[in-house]
Amino acid sequence: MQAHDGMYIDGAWRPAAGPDKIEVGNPADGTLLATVPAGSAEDVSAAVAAARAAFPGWSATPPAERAALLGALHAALESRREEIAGTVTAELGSPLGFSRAVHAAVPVAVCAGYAKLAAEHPFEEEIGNSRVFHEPVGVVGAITPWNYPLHQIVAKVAPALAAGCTVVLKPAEDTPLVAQLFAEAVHEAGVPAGVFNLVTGFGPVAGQALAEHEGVDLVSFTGSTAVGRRIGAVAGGAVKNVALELGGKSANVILPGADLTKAVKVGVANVMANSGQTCSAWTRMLVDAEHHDEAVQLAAAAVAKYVPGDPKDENTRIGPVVNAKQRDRVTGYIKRGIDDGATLVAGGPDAPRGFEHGCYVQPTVFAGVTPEMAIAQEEIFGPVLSILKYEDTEDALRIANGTVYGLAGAVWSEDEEEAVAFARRLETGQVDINGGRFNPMAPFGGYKQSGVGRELGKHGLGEYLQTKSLQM
Ligand code: TXE
Repeated sequence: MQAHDGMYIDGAWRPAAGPDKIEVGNPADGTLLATVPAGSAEDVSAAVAAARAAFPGWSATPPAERAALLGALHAALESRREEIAGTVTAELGSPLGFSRAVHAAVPVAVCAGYAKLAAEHPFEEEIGNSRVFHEPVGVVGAITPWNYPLHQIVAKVAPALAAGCTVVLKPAEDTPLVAQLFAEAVHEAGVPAGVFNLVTGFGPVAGQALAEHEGVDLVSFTGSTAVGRRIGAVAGGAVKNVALELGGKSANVILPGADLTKAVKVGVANVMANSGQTCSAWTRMLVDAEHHDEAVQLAAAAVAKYVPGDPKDENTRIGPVVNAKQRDRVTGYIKRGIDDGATLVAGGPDAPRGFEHGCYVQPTVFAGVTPEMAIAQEEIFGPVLSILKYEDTEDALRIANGTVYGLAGAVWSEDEEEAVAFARRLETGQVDINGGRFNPMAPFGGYKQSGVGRELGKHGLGEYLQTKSLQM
């Protein structure tokens, strides 16, 4: 795979300041895909300087012109869809079909949405005798993870550019290649030099330097709650704006009378997608005592269809997890579930037969999980589903709300209004009713320790704006 041996700073690929490298591996077979530079604080400073210098011009560019450039970016991404899908499959291990349908298609849709929103958004309004202006926050430091590598980049960069901010992106060290593809698309779109800058590198070096840099006005981070907490503290100390999209432990609540077959099938698919590496995954399935055993059988049948395979094969439904560290973390949780007394219905801690060489984990289902178990409380970030039994709907609500997280969830009921009423009592930022349908412009973000702020749509745009009022 052809990788750039440089950072995209001030409109061009430039050599890194230091000699450090990231070796990008293929999690399906452990082979080396490419080597890219690992940025230092010096590279971050150069990128921030470029973004600062570009800010006055870009923030003064009329919204319609910014919208047109986002439209050109959308077209540049659209024309790279196949390359994007292949790259994400190689560096993340996501099955090619999923890479096409989600990793490539969703960011293209989000970018199109922001091109439209940038043109339509009321950046100025009147409130009584005041003229109120929604102005760009300034230079954005965007730090993104590997699990939906392009989506998480576009979900930050597109609204930032729409708002009139300039950006320095530090993508995850596991998936820098798709970030380089994104920079190529930005360049082709004709976005002015310095408006978008890319520094590849490791979190504790380049990520930390970006979060701490005094030239950054807003840090927008997606990743683990542990790192998010540190970034929040750094930003708070410097009185910078901060947006955090963190972990989750979402509940899939199947109310009595719901279509159990569908709810379980969709619930299993939701957890197995992307090898379970989805912050909003419904990793806890809550079923009433009467339907519990049937749900367990249905889940076992559904998960049997997720046979691990080569991600490049179009028929593969589940590939490896991102790297060996993540594999060991997930299998550690599977062992913990067994030790804590949960019933293993499918899968287990050993590598799937024939896939011992890659970072594969068996699709795993636990039943008999109780709310206090680690596998019911902590984010595993792998293909592991926990089924929990509840006594009545108040008990279901208590269990669903009984973690530190609050990112997403699902409610199933034959009565949509009952499901909506239940969803309103969930302490979580997003809920899918009877399966829902993905909306790339709906606000996405966490209650409780799942984060601060919202991404996507006009609420996502709002994160990159600050408000000024003139009294007339
Ligand atoms: O995340 P990190 P990791 C969760 C998930 C997963 C766990 C660990 O549970 O198992 O986190 O994954 C950058 N200063 N999620 O270790 O470290 C890093 O380079 C500044 C949930 O990969 O949080 C990368 O760009 N930046 C999640 C980004 O932070 C730092 C997505 C995320 O990496 C940094 C990913 C530092 N000190 C993992 N340390 C979600 N919410 O979707 C690291 N980074």
